[in-house]
Amino acid sequence: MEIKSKKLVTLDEYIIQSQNKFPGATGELSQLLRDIGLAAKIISREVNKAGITNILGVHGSTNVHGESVKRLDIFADQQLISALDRSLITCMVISEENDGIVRLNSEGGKYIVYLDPLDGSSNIDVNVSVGSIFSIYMRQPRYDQNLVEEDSLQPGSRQVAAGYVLYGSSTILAYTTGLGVSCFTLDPSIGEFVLSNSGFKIPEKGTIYSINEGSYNSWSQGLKKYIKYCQEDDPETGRPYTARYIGSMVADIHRTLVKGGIFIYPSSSRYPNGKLRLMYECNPLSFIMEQAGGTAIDGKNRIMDIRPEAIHQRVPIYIGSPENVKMARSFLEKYEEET
Ligand code: P6P
Repeated sequence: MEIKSKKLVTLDEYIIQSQNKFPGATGELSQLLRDIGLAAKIISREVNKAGITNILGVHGSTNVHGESVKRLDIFADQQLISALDRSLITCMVISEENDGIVRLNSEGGKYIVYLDPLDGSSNIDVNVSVGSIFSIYMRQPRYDQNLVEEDSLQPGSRQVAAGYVLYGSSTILAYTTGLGVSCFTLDPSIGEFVLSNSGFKIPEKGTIYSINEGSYNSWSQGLKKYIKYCQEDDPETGRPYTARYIGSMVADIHRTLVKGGIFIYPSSSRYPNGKLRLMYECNPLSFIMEQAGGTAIDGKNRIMDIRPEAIHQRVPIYIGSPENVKMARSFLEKYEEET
C-alpha cells in the first residue's frame, strides 16, 4: 500500500519558492524574512523556558513610553537586530525598545525594519501568550544620509512585508508580502517553521468582540452604543456576541483572524490617541488583516493610509472582519456628535 506522506514545506523553502515566482527578485527580501525566522526560533526557545532560566523579572530599565522593560524584551530586541545586521541589507531598525533609530548598514542597506520585539510582555510573568511584530519598508531611491529619518516615516500602504510571531501553546509565524497571508507552525522536533496555511482568510463576519471594557467610562457614545449592540441577540445567531480579551495584541489579532470578529483599542482618557503604536503594531497587523480579507481603521480612516508624523506615534484601532468593522464604524458615525 503506497503511503502518501504530506510534504512538509519549511519557511525557508516556502520563501525561496515564492521568490522564484519573481524572476527579477534579488533574494534580499527573502534573506531578510529568513533572518527574522531564525531570530523567532531563538526567541521562542527563551520564551518557552523563561520561568526556568529566571529570565523573567523587570530588567530595571524603561522604554520610550516609560513602561518597565522585562529582560525577555531586551533579549528579543537584541536577537532580531543582530539577525537583521548580519545580512547587511537593512539600513535602519526602529524598535519599541529603542528611543531612536538604530543604524545598521546605512550605506548599502535598502530596507527599513520596524519591530515590536516582544509585544504584550507584561503578560510574560503570568504565562500568557506574547508576540513579535515586524514591518518592512524600502528605503527611498535617493542615498542622502541626512534624509534617512524621513524614509522611516512612510504610510503603512508602502510596506513591502509585515508579520508576527505568536509564542503561545505553539509558536506561529504569519507574514505577508502583499500576496496573501501565509502561516507557519514551529515544529520543535526539527527546529523548523512548517507551512500550516497559505492564503489565510478571515471570516466575513464574526461574533466575538475584543476590547478592554475597563475603560468604558471614557469611550465615545458611538462606541458605547456599538458594544451594547454586540451584547444584544444577533439577528443571525439569536445570541449575543462573545467577549474575549487577552491583553496581548498579537494573540487577540491572531484569534480574530482565525475566528472572525473585531478587536478594538479606542482612544480613552488615559490614551487620547489610543495606546497602540502605528508603525510597529497597527500598520503591520493591518497589512496582514487586509491581506486576509479584513479591515483596519482608526475609527474613521484606513490605518494604512495614515501619514505618520513620529516613529512612536499612537492611533486608535478597529480591526477584524469587514462586516464587524463596518458596523462599528456606522455606530461611531451615527453618534459622532454626541459626547
Ligand atoms: P491594556 C500590551 O502591553 C499591549 O501593548 C498590547 O499587546 C495589548 O493589546 C495592549 O497593550 C493591552 O493594553 O490597556 O488593555 O492593558
